[in-house]
Amino acid sequence: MSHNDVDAVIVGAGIAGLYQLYRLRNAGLSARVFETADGVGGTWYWNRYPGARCDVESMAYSYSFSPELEQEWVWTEKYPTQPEILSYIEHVADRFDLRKDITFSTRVESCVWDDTAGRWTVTTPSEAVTAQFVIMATGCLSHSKAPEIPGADRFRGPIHHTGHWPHEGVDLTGKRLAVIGTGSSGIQSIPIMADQAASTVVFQRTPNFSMPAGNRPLQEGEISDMKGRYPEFRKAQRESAFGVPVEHATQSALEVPAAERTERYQAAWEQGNLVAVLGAYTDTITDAAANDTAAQFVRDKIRETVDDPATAEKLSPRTFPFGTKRPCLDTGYYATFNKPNVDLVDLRETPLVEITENGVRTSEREYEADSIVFATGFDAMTGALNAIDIRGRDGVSLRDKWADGPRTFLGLAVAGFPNLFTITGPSSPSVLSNMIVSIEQHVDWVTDLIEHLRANGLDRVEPTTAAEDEWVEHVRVVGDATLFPTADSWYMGSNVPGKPRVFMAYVGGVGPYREQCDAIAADGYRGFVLGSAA
Ligand code: NA7
Repeated sequence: MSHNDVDAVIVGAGIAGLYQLYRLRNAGLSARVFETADGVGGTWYWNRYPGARCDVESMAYSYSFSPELEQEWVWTEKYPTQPEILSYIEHVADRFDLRKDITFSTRVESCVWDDTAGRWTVTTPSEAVTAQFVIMATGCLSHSKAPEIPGADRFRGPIHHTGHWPHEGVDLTGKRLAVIGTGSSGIQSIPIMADQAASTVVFQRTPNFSMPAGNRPLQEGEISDMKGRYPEFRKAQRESAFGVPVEHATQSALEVPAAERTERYQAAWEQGNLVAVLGAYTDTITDAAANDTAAQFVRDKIRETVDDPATAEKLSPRTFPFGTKRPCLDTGYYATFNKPNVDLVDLRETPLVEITENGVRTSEREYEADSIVFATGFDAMTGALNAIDIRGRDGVSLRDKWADGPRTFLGLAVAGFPNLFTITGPSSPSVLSNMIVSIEQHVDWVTDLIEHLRANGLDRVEPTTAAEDEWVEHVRVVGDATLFPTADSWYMGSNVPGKPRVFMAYVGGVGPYREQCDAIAADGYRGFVLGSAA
């Protein structure tokens, strides 16, 4: 097989793409990876903003496929920083000799299926490659989004998006800084940037729930303890709801006395463990009153931390239930607003109007700035896929098929798009989980399916429309039983004007989802049509 005709093309060299390459290579397939960046890492390549850190603990946010890798790598902190995660991913790429099949600095423009040949043609600006399979490992939060306000091109200073942070860093010393956006990226970076800048104005459209990460160096004892029980811990991760094992809740938040509840939240708060707060009670994510006990706990903390009551109130989330937008872990976020040179502008009171030559203008006034940071997030889940012109059988485009919201079977495959797989695709539990746990499960499942085809002399596979419809409906029903659809979040697509409002995650739990995927495979890939051109 030539360089331009391979068994599989993988799009993206982040955590998913690298593991997919490793698995396909071991299964005896030829594969090429295309990656826009000039290095591996995906999310962790691009998001180099100050304070960027994962909100899943280091020893849990790592690959499990290689026990040797697990034992060799030494994490240094409870929550890993972006540079440490990137070094880890680079180490994995080198250790398993993955780079030789990756073409860097190359964006995939289109993928077109030829039904007669049973192959995809994948086109980049420099070449066209044919492949039997295409595997999208394009990430859920990789297509960044700028705020929808005019004037960015007029501003005479630099504007940086947290999701495209310059590799050389940004020196804010002595600068007047304006930050737009208070999601995870804003909340992690604002305390550090505000320490450096002469003054900082934070433009907040929606306050978010955040709690202290309680980050600290890992002790040698806890590292060796985890390394001694990794197999059992990994099993617990795979069977858990969010890919993070926590004690199973047995009670409603409303059936325990208030003091006991506060004690429980306090313990989770001190652990700096989001899943422990979310999972403390059975109904936190399904019952508004139960949820509000957690929300109120966080709002009380904000009031205790922030000196100025009016600022504390502005920082207090009231428009959506706790956990229905991804809550954040921070280091000193709320206390940052006690500094005399840090100001908060509530965009619900005074909306953004434009970016001017000199700064940011709201309906009330202009704020002069030397530097602007957009911490405005991503066109999540579908953005990176829709950025590629993907055409399946009969030339149907994925963008058109998904015009009213994404439709997939298991979040892994799409009817009408044979031999195409979407790792952590829409309607899988991925974004509601420890991403690496989901990635490994998806990659393993897809690789097993490809091996199954080959072992049976088959060459194509595609979900039926009926199976896809059923899955879409199941995802909706499970989602509707929770509070998630009540929030305007990126899970719902509501952060992107014009995007259909659909809950794009499966909230049935990582463990139960895995069981469903495994049962489908055991049942001869029920819901898929497996075939051969011959
Ligand atoms: P998020 O969580 O989507 O946060 C983006 C923030 O930017 C959020 O506060 C938005 O307000 C705000 N935003 C977006 N567009 C605008 C405009 N036009 N005007 C004003 N403010 C705006 O992205 P992050 O990068 O912080 O985090 C993404 C995920 O990465 C996170 O959930 C973790 O899973 C890791 P809004 O809330 O939409 O009103």
